[in-house]
Amino acid sequence: MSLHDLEKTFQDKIDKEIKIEPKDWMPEAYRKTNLRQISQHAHSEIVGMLPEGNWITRAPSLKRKAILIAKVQDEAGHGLYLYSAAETLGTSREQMVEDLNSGKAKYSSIFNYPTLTWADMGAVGWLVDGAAILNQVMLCRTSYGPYARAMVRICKEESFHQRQGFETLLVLSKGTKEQKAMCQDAINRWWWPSLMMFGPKDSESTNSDQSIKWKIKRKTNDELRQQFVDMITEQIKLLGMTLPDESIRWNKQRNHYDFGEINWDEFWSVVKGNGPCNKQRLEAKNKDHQEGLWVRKAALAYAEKKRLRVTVKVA
Ligand code: FAQ
Repeated sequence: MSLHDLEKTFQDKIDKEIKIEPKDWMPEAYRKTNLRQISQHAHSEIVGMLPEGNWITRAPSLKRKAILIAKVQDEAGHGLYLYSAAETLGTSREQMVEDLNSGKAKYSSIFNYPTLTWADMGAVGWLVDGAAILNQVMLCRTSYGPYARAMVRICKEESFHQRQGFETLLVLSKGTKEQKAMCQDAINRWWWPSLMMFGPKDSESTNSDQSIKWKIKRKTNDELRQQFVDMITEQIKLLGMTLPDESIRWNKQRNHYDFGEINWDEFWSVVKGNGPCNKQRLEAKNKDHQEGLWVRKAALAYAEKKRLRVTVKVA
């Protein structure tokens, strides 16, 4: 088949909503875009364990500790499904981990903010998982098969995460004066960084147009961000708290909430490695990687032993 025919067959499949699978022919740029996005997504899940892991030893009760441990373990699982999906595009997990640890690979800006109080566990669950899930529900219909299938499983767990975050804040919002203040303070600090998770505005998004044509993304960054603002502005009423944006108000013409301008200088500064915790996150990842060397060596030695046993039996 000529290149033109291959491209046509590929685009026909996308148009007919047939998933692209690892062994199918695909344009090099489609492969690279998926690899970039899926590996960044995997890194986000893995680095995302750090700010929450910070509170496991200080959770206020055994029940809260068990829930938090389960949630952090879920994030690890999400990272692993996603690394496996990315590997189908012709890279190795080792290479992706090396790119993360060297600072070459990106991960979500949100995980470069510190978790200062217990209320942050609620705010991360409600706002960060809430933002993540809106994006990920869309990705359940993404055109690359392994990514879409990983997302279906991940979304089931994320919706539980969001509800547990909201419930954590609900308890604080009905508590003492100090607990209420802690709840409001966490919402104030996590609101704007959560809006940044959706990426630059559409006019600045370098990848969106092509990704939408290929149905990798089904909605633009601004569409998803608006959906998030509309959802949270309603949910926060149940908490009796406020969002740190005085310009939020219902717009009858648009049928959406208007909201204020994001600090894009702050967003790009965090993406470029200069956020409050970028350095700390990379140091933690590198330390864990070194300390886990013996585990990787032991697993490889065990796999080799098993392989030799099978070879001897076959002989
Ligand atoms: N942070 O052209 P676009 C979670 C980069 S998972 C850092 O619009 P695209 C679960 C972007 O990579 C959260 N960089 O890019 C959890 C690109 O740079 P490049 C992660 C960002 O890909 C919860 C450049 O800016 N979710 O939270 C960010 O079309 C709690 C231009 O941007 C995903 O990864 C950012 N926020 O759209 C875990 C979902 N935004 O690569 C633990 C999958 C943009 O060209 C605890 N990803 N950039 O050098 C996506 O849907 C997309 O990649 C977007 C960005 C929407 C994030």
